Amino acid sequence: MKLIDLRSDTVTKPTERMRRAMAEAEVGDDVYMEDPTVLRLQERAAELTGKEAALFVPSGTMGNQICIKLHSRPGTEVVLEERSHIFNYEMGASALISGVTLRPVRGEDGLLDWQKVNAAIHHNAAYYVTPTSMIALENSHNMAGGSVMPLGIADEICAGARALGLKTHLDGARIFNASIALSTTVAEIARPFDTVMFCLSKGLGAPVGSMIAGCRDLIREAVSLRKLLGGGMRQVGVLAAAGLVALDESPGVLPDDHANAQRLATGLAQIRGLKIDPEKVQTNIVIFDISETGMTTSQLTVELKARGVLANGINPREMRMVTHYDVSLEKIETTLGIIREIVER
Ligand code: TLP
Repeated sequence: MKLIDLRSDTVTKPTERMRRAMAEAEVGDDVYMEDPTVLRLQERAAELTGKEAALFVPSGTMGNQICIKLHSRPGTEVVLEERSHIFNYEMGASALISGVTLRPVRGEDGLLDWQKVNAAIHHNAAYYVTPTSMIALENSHNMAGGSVMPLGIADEICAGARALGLKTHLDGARIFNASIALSTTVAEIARPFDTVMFCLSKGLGAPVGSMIAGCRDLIREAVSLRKLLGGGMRQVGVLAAAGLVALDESPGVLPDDHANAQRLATGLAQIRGLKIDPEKVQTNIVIFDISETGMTTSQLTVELKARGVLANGINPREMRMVTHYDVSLEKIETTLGIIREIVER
Protein backbone atom coordinates (compact mmCIF):
# COMPACT_ATOMS: atom_id res chain seq x y z
CA MET A 1 0.00 0.00 0.00
CA LYS A 2 1.37 3.46 -0.95
CA LEU A 3 1.14 5.61 2.16
CA ILE A 4 -0.07 9.21 2.25
CA ASP A 5 2.16 10.75 4.89
CA LEU A 6 0.68 13.87 6.47
CA ARG A 7 2.48 13.57 9.81
CA SER A 8 4.80 16.46 9.01
CA ASP A 9 6.62 18.30 6.24
CA THR A 10 9.79 16.78 7.72
CA VAL A 11 9.03 13.45 6.01
CA THR A 12 9.86 14.58 2.47
CA LYS A 13 12.50 12.68 0.50
CA PRO A 14 15.27 14.65 -1.25
CA THR A 15 14.53 15.50 -4.88
CA GLU A 16 16.61 14.13 -7.77
CA ARG A 17 18.39 17.48 -8.07
CA MET A 18 19.25 17.43 -4.35
CA ARG A 19 20.64 13.91 -4.59
CA ARG A 20 22.77 14.85 -7.59
CA ALA A 21 24.06 17.99 -5.87
CA MET A 22 24.91 15.92 -2.77
CA ALA A 23 26.83 13.37 -4.81
CA GLU A 24 28.82 16.05 -6.60
CA ALA A 25 29.31 18.48 -3.67
CA GLU A 26 32.73 20.04 -3.19
CA VAL A 27 33.62 19.47 0.47
CA GLY A 28 36.19 20.32 3.16
CA ASP A 29 36.46 20.14 6.95
CA ASP A 30 33.79 22.47 8.24
CA VAL A 31 35.22 22.58 11.78
CA TYR A 32 38.18 24.36 10.09
CA MET A 33 35.51 26.36 8.19
CA GLU A 34 36.95 24.97 4.98
CA ASP A 35 33.89 23.45 3.41
CA PRO A 36 33.16 25.61 0.35
CA THR A 37 29.60 24.34 -0.06
CA VAL A 38 28.73 25.11 3.57
CA LEU A 39 30.27 28.57 3.21
CA ARG A 40 28.14 29.18 0.13
CA LEU A 41 25.00 28.02 1.92
CA GLN A 42 25.76 30.28 4.88
CA GLU A 43 26.27 33.28 2.57
CA ARG A 44 23.00 32.53 0.81
CA ALA A 45 21.12 32.20 4.11
CA ALA A 46 22.55 35.50 5.37
CA GLU A 47 21.47 37.17 2.14
CA LEU A 48 17.95 35.72 2.29
CA THR A 49 17.41 36.68 5.92
CA GLY A 50 19.01 40.11 5.48
CA LYS A 51 21.50 39.43 8.30
CA GLU A 52 25.28 39.85 8.35
CA ALA A 53 26.08 36.18 8.80
CA ALA A 54 24.55 32.73 9.07
CA LEU A 55 25.51 29.31 10.36
CA PHE A 56 24.52 25.80 9.28
CA VAL A 57 23.33 23.70 12.23
CA PRO A 58 22.16 20.07 12.32
CA SER A 59 18.62 20.79 13.52
CA GLY A 60 16.08 23.48 14.28
CA THR A 61 16.21 22.55 17.94
CA MET A 62 19.96 23.12 18.11
CA GLY A 63 19.55 26.40 16.25
CA ASN A 64 16.93 27.68 18.68
CA GLN A 65 18.96 26.54 21.68
CA ILE A 66 22.16 28.19 20.47
CA CYS A 67 20.25 31.46 20.03
CA ILE A 68 18.71 31.24 23.50
CA LYS A 69 22.19 30.73 24.95
CA LEU A 70 23.48 33.72 22.97
CA HIS A 71 20.79 36.03 24.33
CA SER A 72 20.36 34.97 27.94
CA ARG A 73 22.27 34.29 31.12
CA PRO A 74 21.52 31.61 33.72
CA GLY A 75 18.77 32.55 36.14
CA THR A 76 16.81 34.66 33.66
CA GLU A 77 13.58 34.07 31.83
CA VAL A 78 12.47 33.73 28.20
CA VAL A 79 8.99 34.96 27.28
CA LEU A 80 7.31 32.91 24.54
CA GLU A 81 3.97 31.61 23.33
CA GLU A 82 2.35 28.75 25.23
CA ARG A 83 2.16 26.35 22.26
CA SER A 84 5.61 27.23 20.87
CA HIS A 85 8.07 24.55 19.84
CA ILE A 86 10.74 25.84 22.23
CA PHE A 87 8.37 25.51 25.18
CA ASN A 88 6.83 22.14 24.33
CA TYR A 89 9.10 20.08 22.13
CA GLU A 90 12.71 20.87 22.94
CA MET A 91 13.00 18.62 25.99
CA GLY A 92 13.58 21.45 28.45
CA ALA A 93 16.90 22.00 26.68
CA SER A 94 17.04 25.69 27.54
CA ALA A 95 16.99 24.84 31.27
CA LEU A 96 19.80 22.37 30.76
CA ILE A 97 21.93 24.34 28.32
CA SER A 98 21.26 27.96 29.25
CA GLY A 99 19.94 27.68 32.82
CA VAL A 100 16.88 29.75 31.99
CA THR A 101 13.21 29.32 32.79
CA LEU A 102 10.47 29.80 30.22
CA ARG A 103 7.44 32.03 30.73
CA PRO A 104 4.64 30.96 28.39
CA VAL A 105 1.93 33.41 27.35
CA ARG A 106 -1.23 32.28 25.55
CA GLY A 107 -1.88 34.03 22.25
CA GLU A 108 -5.15 33.93 20.28
CA ASP A 109 -4.36 31.49 17.42
CA GLY A 110 -0.78 31.59 18.66
CA LEU A 111 -0.54 35.31 18.06
CA LEU A 112 1.02 37.41 20.80
CA ASP A 113 1.03 41.20 20.87
CA TRP A 114 3.16 43.75 22.69
CA GLN A 115 0.57 44.26 25.42
CA LYS A 116 0.58 40.55 26.34
CA VAL A 117 4.34 40.22 26.05
CA ASN A 118 4.98 43.38 28.05
CA ALA A 119 2.70 42.15 30.83
CA ALA A 120 4.85 38.99 31.13
CA ILE A 121 8.21 40.80 31.17
CA HIS A 122 10.03 41.37 34.43
CA HIS A 123 12.06 44.51 33.97
CA ASN A 124 13.55 46.52 36.83
CA ALA A 125 11.43 44.40 39.17
CA ALA A 126 12.28 43.60 42.81
CA TYR A 127 15.67 41.91 43.14
CA TYR A 128 14.08 38.53 43.94
CA VAL A 129 11.94 38.44 40.78
CA THR A 130 13.35 36.39 37.87
CA PRO A 131 14.46 38.95 35.26
CA THR A 132 13.51 38.55 31.61
CA SER A 133 16.39 38.31 29.19
CA MET A 134 14.71 37.69 25.85
CA ILE A 135 11.56 37.11 23.82
CA ALA A 136 11.23 34.16 21.42
CA LEU A 137 8.48 34.20 18.78
CA GLU A 138 7.46 31.58 16.20
CA ASN A 139 6.39 32.37 12.61
CA SER A 140 4.63 30.46 11.16
CA HIS A 141 3.27 29.02 14.40
CA ASN A 142 3.29 25.25 14.11
CA MET A 143 0.90 24.12 16.84
CA ALA A 144 -1.43 27.08 16.33
CA GLY A 145 -2.26 25.62 12.91
CA GLY A 146 0.53 27.25 10.90
CA SER A 147 -0.80 30.74 11.67
CA VAL A 148 1.33 33.70 10.67
CA MET A 149 2.29 36.81 12.61
CA PRO A 150 1.76 40.06 10.69
CA LEU A 151 4.88 42.20 10.31
CA GLY A 152 3.46 45.11 12.32
CA ILE A 153 2.94 42.95 15.40
CA ALA A 154 6.46 41.50 15.29
CA ASP A 155 7.86 45.01 14.78
CA GLU A 156 6.02 46.34 17.81
CA ILE A 157 7.07 43.45 20.06
CA CYS A 158 10.72 43.65 18.99
CA ALA A 159 10.84 47.45 19.32
CA GLY A 160 9.28 47.23 22.79
CA ALA A 161 11.73 44.53 23.83
CA ARG A 162 14.73 46.45 22.47
CA ALA A 163 13.70 49.58 24.36
CA LEU A 164 13.93 47.51 27.56
CA GLY A 165 17.33 46.08 26.59
CA LEU A 166 15.91 42.63 25.85
CA LYS A 167 16.95 40.38 22.96
CA THR A 168 14.63 38.80 20.43
CA HIS A 169 14.79 35.51 18.54
CA LEU A 170 12.51 34.19 15.82
CA ASP A 171 11.86 30.48 15.48
CA GLY A 172 11.20 30.69 11.76
CA ALA A 173 11.34 26.94 11.15
CA ARG A 174 8.77 27.59 8.40
CA ILE A 175 9.62 31.21 7.60
CA PHE A 176 9.30 30.54 3.86
CA ASN A 177 5.69 29.45 4.37
CA ALA A 178 5.11 32.59 6.42
CA SER A 179 6.63 34.76 3.69
CA ILE A 180 4.18 33.37 1.15
CA ALA A 181 1.18 33.83 3.43
CA LEU A 182 2.27 37.38 4.27
CA SER A 183 3.27 38.19 0.67
CA THR A 184 6.61 39.51 1.82
CA THR A 185 10.26 38.50 1.89
CA VAL A 186 11.98 36.31 4.44
CA ALA A 187 14.30 39.24 5.18
CA GLU A 188 11.35 41.49 6.07
CA ILE A 189 10.00 38.88 8.51
CA ALA A 190 13.45 38.42 10.09
CA ARG A 191 14.33 42.14 10.11
CA PRO A 192 13.24 43.16 13.64
CA PHE A 193 14.81 40.12 15.36
CA ASP A 194 18.36 39.82 16.70
CA THR A 195 18.51 36.23 15.46
CA VAL A 196 16.41 33.96 13.31
CA MET A 197 16.41 30.21 12.83
CA PHE A 198 14.87 28.53 9.79
CA CYS A 199 14.78 24.90 8.70
CA LEU A 200 15.90 23.46 5.38
CA SER A 201 14.44 20.10 6.31
CA LYS A 202 10.75 21.04 6.65
CA GLY A 203 8.70 22.42 3.75
CA LEU A 204 11.87 23.11 1.74
CA GLY A 205 12.56 19.38 1.56
CA ALA A 206 16.28 19.08 2.32
CA PRO A 207 17.14 15.88 4.20
CA VAL A 208 18.91 17.56 7.15
CA GLY A 209 19.75 20.96 8.53
CA SER A 210 18.72 24.38 9.71
CA MET A 211 20.26 27.84 9.59
CA ILE A 212 20.65 30.54 12.20
CA ALA A 213 21.36 34.11 11.18
CA GLY A 214 22.23 37.34 12.96
CA CYS A 215 25.04 39.88 13.25
CA ARG A 216 28.63 38.76 12.62
CA ASP A 217 29.69 38.81 16.29
CA LEU A 218 26.76 36.68 17.42
CA ILE A 219 27.33 34.13 14.67
CA ARG A 220 31.03 33.93 15.58
CA GLU A 221 29.98 33.08 19.15
CA ALA A 222 27.39 30.65 17.77
CA VAL A 223 30.16 28.67 16.05
CA SER A 224 31.68 27.88 19.48
CA LEU A 225 28.30 27.02 20.98
CA ARG A 226 27.54 24.68 18.08
CA LYS A 227 30.84 22.88 18.76
CA LEU A 228 30.08 22.71 22.49
CA LEU A 229 26.77 21.02 21.68
CA GLY A 230 28.42 18.45 19.42
CA GLY A 231 27.21 20.11 16.24
CA GLY A 232 30.62 20.72 14.64
CA MET A 233 30.46 18.57 11.52
CA ARG A 234 33.18 17.75 9.04
CA GLN A 235 32.62 17.21 5.28
CA VAL A 236 29.08 18.42 5.70
CA GLY A 237 29.00 20.06 2.29
CA VAL A 238 27.17 16.91 1.15
CA LEU A 239 24.23 18.12 3.25
CA ALA A 240 24.68 21.82 2.56
CA ALA A 241 24.49 21.04 -1.17
CA ALA A 242 20.96 19.75 -0.70
CA GLY A 243 20.18 22.86 1.35
CA LEU A 244 21.30 25.12 -1.48
CA VAL A 245 19.06 23.27 -3.92
CA ALA A 246 16.19 23.47 -1.40
CA LEU A 247 16.58 27.26 -1.19
CA ASP A 248 16.60 27.48 -4.94
CA GLU A 249 13.79 25.14 -5.95
CA SER A 250 11.40 24.80 -3.02
CA PRO A 251 10.03 28.24 -2.08
CA GLY A 252 8.38 28.36 -5.52
CA VAL A 253 6.32 25.24 -4.86
CA LEU A 254 5.15 26.09 -1.33
CA PRO A 255 2.02 27.88 -2.63
CA ASP A 256 0.82 24.46 -3.87
CA ASP A 257 1.20 23.07 -0.33
CA HIS A 258 -0.86 25.98 1.00
CA ALA A 259 -3.58 25.43 -1.63
CA ASN A 260 -3.68 21.72 -0.75
CA ALA A 261 -3.94 22.54 2.97
CA GLN A 262 -6.81 24.90 2.18
CA ARG A 263 -8.61 22.19 0.18
CA LEU A 264 -8.04 19.72 3.01
CA ALA A 265 -9.44 22.16 5.57
CA THR A 266 -12.51 22.96 3.45
CA GLY A 267 -13.19 19.26 2.93
CA LEU A 268 -12.72 18.43 6.63
CA ALA A 269 -15.13 21.23 7.62
CA GLN A 270 -17.84 19.40 5.66
CA ILE A 271 -17.41 16.10 7.48
CA ARG A 272 -19.84 15.44 10.32
CA GLY A 273 -18.23 15.72 13.77
CA LEU A 274 -15.04 17.51 12.65
CA LYS A 275 -14.41 21.08 13.71
CA ILE A 276 -12.13 23.41 11.78
CA ASP A 277 -12.34 26.95 10.45
CA PRO A 278 -10.74 26.85 6.97
CA GLU A 279 -10.28 30.62 7.04
CA LYS A 280 -7.73 30.17 9.80
CA VAL A 281 -5.57 27.87 7.67
CA GLN A 282 -2.96 30.22 6.26
CA THR A 283 -0.05 27.93 5.39
CA ASN A 284 0.58 24.16 5.17
CA ILE A 285 -0.61 23.02 8.61
CA VAL A 286 -4.15 21.85 9.31
CA ILE A 287 -5.28 21.18 12.88
CA PHE A 288 -8.81 19.95 13.49
CA ASP A 289 -10.92 18.89 16.44
CA ILE A 290 -12.45 15.42 16.34
CA SER A 291 -14.01 15.32 19.82
CA GLU A 292 -17.59 15.27 18.50
CA THR A 293 -16.92 12.07 16.56
CA GLY A 294 -16.67 10.15 19.84
CA MET A 295 -13.19 8.95 18.83
CA THR A 296 -9.86 9.88 20.35
CA THR A 297 -7.01 10.93 18.13
CA SER A 298 -5.12 7.71 18.89
CA GLN A 299 -8.11 5.69 17.68
CA LEU A 300 -8.42 7.76 14.52
CA THR A 301 -4.66 7.53 13.90
CA VAL A 302 -4.84 3.73 13.97
CA GLU A 303 -7.88 3.64 11.65
CA LEU A 304 -6.23 6.04 9.21
CA LYS A 305 -3.01 4.06 9.19
CA ALA A 306 -4.88 0.85 8.40
CA ARG A 307 -6.16 2.64 5.28
CA GLY A 308 -2.78 4.07 4.27
CA VAL A 309 -2.93 7.59 5.74
CA LEU A 310 -0.40 8.71 8.34
CA ALA A 311 -1.26 11.63 10.62
CA ASN A 312 -0.57 12.59 14.22
CA GLY A 313 -2.82 13.58 17.10
CA ILE A 314 -1.37 16.52 19.01
CA ASN A 315 -3.63 15.78 22.01
CA PRO A 316 -6.64 13.49 22.52
CA ARG A 317 -8.95 15.93 20.69
CA GLU A 318 -6.90 17.46 17.90
CA MET A 319 -5.26 15.98 14.82
CA ARG A 320 -2.55 17.68 12.80
CA MET A 321 -2.02 17.17 9.07
CA VAL A 322 0.82 18.87 7.23
CA THR A 323 1.03 19.22 3.45
CA HIS A 324 4.31 19.05 1.52
CA TYR A 325 5.58 18.32 -1.98
CA ASP A 326 5.09 14.56 -1.71
CA VAL A 327 1.33 15.05 -1.17
CA SER A 328 -0.63 15.90 -4.32
CA LEU A 329 -4.15 17.31 -4.53
CA GLU A 330 -5.29 13.83 -5.56
CA LYS A 331 -3.88 12.40 -2.31
CA ILE A 332 -5.73 15.11 -0.37
CA GLU A 333 -9.00 14.05 -2.01
CA THR A 334 -8.25 10.38 -1.19
CA THR A 335 -7.51 11.36 2.42
CA LEU A 336 -10.81 13.24 2.70
CA GLY A 337 -12.71 10.21 1.37
CA ILE A 338 -10.99 7.92 3.89
CA ILE A 339 -11.68 10.20 6.86
CA ARG A 340 -15.32 10.57 5.83
CA GLU A 341 -15.65 6.79 5.60
CA ILE A 342 -14.22 6.31 9.13
CA VAL A 343 -15.97 9.18 10.87
CA GLU A 344 -19.41 9.09 9.28
CA ARG A 345 -19.91 5.30 9.20
N1 TLP B 1 8.74 20.47 14.34
C1 TLP B 1 8.38 19.08 14.18
C2 TLP B 1 8.07 18.42 15.52
O1 TLP B 1 9.13 18.56 16.38
C3 TLP B 1 6.82 18.93 16.16
C4 TLP B 1 7.19 18.98 13.25
O2 TLP B 1 6.91 17.86 12.80
O3 TLP B 1 6.54 20.00 12.99
N2 TLP B 1 10.63 24.95 15.52
C5 TLP B 1 9.45 24.60 14.99
C6 TLP B 1 8.39 25.63 14.84
C7 TLP B 1 9.23 23.28 14.57
O4 TLP B 1 8.06 22.96 14.06
C8 TLP B 1 10.27 22.33 14.73
C9 TLP B 1 10.06 20.89 14.35
C10 TLP B 1 11.48 22.76 15.27
C11 TLP B 1 11.62 24.08 15.68
C12 TLP B 1 12.63 21.82 15.51
O5 TLP B 1 13.25 21.40 14.36
P1 TLP B 1 14.13 20.04 14.35
O6 TLP B 1 13.16 18.91 14.27
O7 TLP B 1 14.96 20.19 13.12
O8 TLP B 1 14.93 20.02 15.59
